Amino acid sequence: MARGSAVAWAALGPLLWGCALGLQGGMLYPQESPSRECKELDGLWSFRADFSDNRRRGFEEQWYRRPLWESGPTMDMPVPSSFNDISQDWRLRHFVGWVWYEREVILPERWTQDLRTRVVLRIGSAHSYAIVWVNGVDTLEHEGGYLPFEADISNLVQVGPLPSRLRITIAINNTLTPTTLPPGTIQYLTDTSKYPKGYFVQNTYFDFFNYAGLQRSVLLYTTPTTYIDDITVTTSVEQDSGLVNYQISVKGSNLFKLEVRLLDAENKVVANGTGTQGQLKVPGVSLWWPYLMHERPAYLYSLEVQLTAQTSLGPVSDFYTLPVGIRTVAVTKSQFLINGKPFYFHGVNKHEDADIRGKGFDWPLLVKDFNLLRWLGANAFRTSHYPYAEEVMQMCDRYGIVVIDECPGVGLALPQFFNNVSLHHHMQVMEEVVRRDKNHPAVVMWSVANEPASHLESAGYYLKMVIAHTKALDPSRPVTFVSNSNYAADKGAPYVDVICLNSYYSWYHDYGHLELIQLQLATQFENWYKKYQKPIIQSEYGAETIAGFHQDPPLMFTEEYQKSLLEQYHLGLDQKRRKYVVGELIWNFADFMTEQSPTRVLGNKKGIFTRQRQPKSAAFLLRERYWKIANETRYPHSVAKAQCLENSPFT
Ligand code: GCB
Repeated sequence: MARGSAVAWAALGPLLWGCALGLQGGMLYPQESPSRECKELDGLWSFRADFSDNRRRGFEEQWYRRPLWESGPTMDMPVPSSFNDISQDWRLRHFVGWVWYEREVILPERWTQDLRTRVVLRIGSAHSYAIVWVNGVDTLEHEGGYLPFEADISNLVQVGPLPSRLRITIAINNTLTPTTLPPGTIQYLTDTSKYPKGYFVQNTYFDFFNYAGLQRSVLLYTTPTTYIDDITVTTSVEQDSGLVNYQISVKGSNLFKLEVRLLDAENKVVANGTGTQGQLKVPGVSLWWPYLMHERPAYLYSLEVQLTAQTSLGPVSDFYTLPVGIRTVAVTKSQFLINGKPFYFHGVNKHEDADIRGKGFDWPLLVKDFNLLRWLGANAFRTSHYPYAEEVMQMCDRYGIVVIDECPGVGLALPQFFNNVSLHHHMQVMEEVVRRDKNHPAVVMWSVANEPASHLESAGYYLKMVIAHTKALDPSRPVTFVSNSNYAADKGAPYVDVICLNSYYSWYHDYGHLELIQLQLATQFENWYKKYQKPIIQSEYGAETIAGFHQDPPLMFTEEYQKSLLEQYHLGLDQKRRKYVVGELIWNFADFMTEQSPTRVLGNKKGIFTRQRQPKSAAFLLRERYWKIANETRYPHSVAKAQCLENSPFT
């Protein structure tokens, strides 16, 4: 596709699932419907870390065969949560190896007696490698910590006289190796004058704490035995009509009928169709717009899919409803377009991180964070540096927060990490990310990595392959990775659609010299743009700031320094903002936990909010800027301005 003209991804049609390496089946978010039930297994699980020297006692003694308490002492562990910050045991906080979770559950009789019911066990995420047993039977394994996986367990629950009591055992290993994503290394320290025999440490090459465990919900859900396995939707716009292309995969039988209805936000049917694929036309469409870009942002239709099928045991039906936002995404040489209008990313980078829960999903935290994003006037974030919980993505669709969806390709810092095994796994992870998130209108771009050693030749080839694979999986969205390399040395940039750059002027070098930021930023932008002629996002910038530290004139680590650094960056960004710089994402939304080191004071403190989500002075500065940019860039200008001011209780 020639550069220079707008590349409109949405027009390229449905996804090419033939390109997948090996994923079987879809990963629709579990939902209740007339044909489906869900049973959440959140709450207290029994837990035991395997502190044995080789960490393998659990396997040697087969802890999955009997209730976990029979194997030795267990503790209560909340799910979802990281296990690290829950107890008073320092060994558990830093634990590397296998931990064991167990929970018993009683199933309703209708799940076990009706053989037209399919029972599925779904794990929202388990960091990082997981093995699952149901009643002692090896059921499921999964590699990778931030994505869901599931198994049909019908044949385990629908046998025997009293099968409805299930014991679910999950062993999870958080060890990171050169072929995991993120990668890591295990280093044995063999100097016996300093370290006991067998002493090792886990080395990571990224800047967040490697929290682990069952960090997202675990649940059981049902479908009929012939069921809607997957739905893929892409959208485009033709004059004032929206076009919704759908593709539905059905499993369990070939004898079925599919009916599809598209409902607007008032529950009025606006289009319908039949069969496994088709196009729905919506005249007078209400488009999905980002927050603050339009007077009616985040408009969602509902795609209702109804399946009726004949099985050997009689007829079954299945119902699934998918929220659909109709919008287009396109990139020109210098712009990022949503619905054909220039979009400027003014937002944040986040982490899934909070006191006590670590990376555990938490509803109050979710809603608080979205309220803060709205308060800030942020219209976008990047899922630095791994895919976030599905509930987060759903909120983005509903609130109009645009997402750069990043996979866990972070810490690819050493040459040995660019190997064939890692490449294959990385491609598979992209398949899992795309499979899970492809239908979210909020997701406008995939990011395959953060700060890989992209100056290496091997990294160039590796990134080329992962990006090409991602584009083949989803031709409907642009693809990027986030670089901190020099423009002349970077080997991955030729393959991206948008250049994303991290730089920390006056922080990691030229400490304290705020007066250099504008010059250095201008040089950065000009060099990259001259070489690639692609739109650029400043994907990270920021300063470590301890809330409550003050100093004027500003000194590093104070709130005044963070504010001044931001101000200088903003002056630099404004020089290029209407030219080819299409976004700015602050590092970071909130303070977050990292490994201990002499350069981190109880974690990374570059948040504009504290870890407890209280504003530092910079939050007010950023808020003023984001609302100002929103007022300049929203569409249509006159109507939206009034509405936005009304909606903000603070202006
Ligand atoms: C970066 C990384 C991010 C770090 C940040 C920092 O470039 O992408 O993960 O946390 O810098 O604060 O050093």
